[in-house]
Amino acid sequence: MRKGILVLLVASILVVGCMAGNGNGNDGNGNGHGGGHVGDGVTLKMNYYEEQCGSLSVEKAVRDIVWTKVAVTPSLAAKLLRLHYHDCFVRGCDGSILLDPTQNTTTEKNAGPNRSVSGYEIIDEIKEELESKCPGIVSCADIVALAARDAVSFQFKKDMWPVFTGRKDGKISLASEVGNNLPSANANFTTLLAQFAAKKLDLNDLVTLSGAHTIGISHCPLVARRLYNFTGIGDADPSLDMTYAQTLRKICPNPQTFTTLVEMDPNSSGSFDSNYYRALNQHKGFFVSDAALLTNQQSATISKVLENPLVFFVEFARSMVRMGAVDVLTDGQGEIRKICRVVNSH
Ligand code: HEM
Ligand SMILES: *[C@@H]1O[C@H](CO)[C@@H](O)[C@H](O)[C@H]1NC(C)=O
Ligand SMILES: *[C@@H]1O[C@H](CO)[C@@H](O)[C@H](O)[C@H]1NC(C)=O
Ligand SMILES: *[C@@H]1O[C@H](CO)[C@@H](O)[C@H](O)[C@H]1NC(C)=O
Ligand SMILES: *[C@@H]1O[C@H](CO)[C@@H](O)[C@H](O)[C@H]1NC(C)=O
Ligand SMILES: CC(=O)N[C@H]1CO[C@H](CO)[C@@H](O)[C@@H]1O
Repeated sequence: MRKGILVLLVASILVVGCMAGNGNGNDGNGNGHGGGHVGDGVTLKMNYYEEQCGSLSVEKAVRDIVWTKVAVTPSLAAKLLRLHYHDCFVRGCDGSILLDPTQNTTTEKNAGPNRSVSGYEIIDEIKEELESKCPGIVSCADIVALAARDAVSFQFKKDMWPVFTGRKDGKISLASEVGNNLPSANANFTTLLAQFAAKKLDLNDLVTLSGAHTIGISHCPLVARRLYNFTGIGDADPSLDMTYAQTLRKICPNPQTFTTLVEMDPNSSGSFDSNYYRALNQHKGFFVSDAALLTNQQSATISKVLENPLVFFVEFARSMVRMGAVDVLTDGQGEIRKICRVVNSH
């Protein structure tokens, strides 16, 4: 186990060195990963659309729109990051989360855990722009993946991870598939690990990707049980720091309303940083699922290591590439939707 952590650290330092050598700021293509493959047999690659859209850089077109939007509405960064996660965990990163319900179907959008997902209008806008300049080429699934990266990267004015492209759009979206695939805010470590493993993501990915909760907000009812009635006797979760529980009760007073919002990272929810782990390690993790990362020794050790922002950024980049490859549809499968909200009619 100790060896695993060490490998993680050494690997991180190596990659940090690598990034420093290749990171060229605003160039949407610069990261030294050109043409690589990700995952087993997954054939996404860097700059997949190069040469397919004339002089248009798809990466730059997406980034320009996302950065403009996030500059005006910083809270969008978290929305777009979460959108990509929810897309990938249900039927793979295939844009299925974008499909609107029809008269006789309910789609992923309709399912409970997804109800508060947003950012769809930005994806529509990017798609319209790309369709006007390069029709029928760029998938909605790739737009979601690029937008998530760009949303987080705005704060840094450079790409925080490479986005391999070439995903095709799926034709199926079912509300009924969301519940089992997306972990619940109340999930324990065993369940979280199993749900990540079902996506070929490992323990390190689980701890690292949970760090996404360094930005964004939650609706109060999702944390209320932890604050007010954890074991059914009107108590708070004993694993939650008491002072922090008190702070959260003030922000989320009873009776709960779904419109009351609470920042998940106590001190810096507007900033993508490693404070999530600092808070977590002080027993100020927000959800039961966050606190659960301290209930396993290996996971707790990684949480400690990820307090270092440089290590966190490197590991997050690596895990986002892995998440972005989950069950993707590639050549010969799926389609390139014309409108992200509906499957093409044939
Ligand atoms: C490990 C299992 C996870 C659980 C149980 C979980 C659960 C949740 C819940 C319940 C919310 C609050 C939603 C709301 O009230 O609107 C939330 C927010 C969020 N989640 Fe997760 N999540 C997990 C993993 C992830 C991952 C892997 C990512 C991205 C890589 C992510 C990104 C986010 C972001 C950015 C927000 C804030 C959204 C906003 O500000 O609107 N989460 N998560
Ligand atoms: C939805 O309804 C239409 C019209 O009533 C019908 O033709 C179609 O087969 C239905 N689709 C599904 C998936 O049930
Ligand atoms: C974790 O949660 C699952 C599902 O709720 C449950 O079956 C299991 O017993 C729990 N495991 C532990 C160690 O609490
Ligand atoms: C607390 O939980 C118990 C057991 O689930 C339930 O019977 C009780 O109504 C809850 N109390 C409040 C105030 O929600
Ligand atoms: C948040 O800030 C307060 C005051 O600066 C500090 O005492 C506390 O340790 C910080 N908490 C975290 C989790 O960083
Ligand atoms: C994670 C999450 O948002 N879970 C909620 C999903 O929706 C159901 C109701 O439809 C809630 O009970 C869950 O808390």
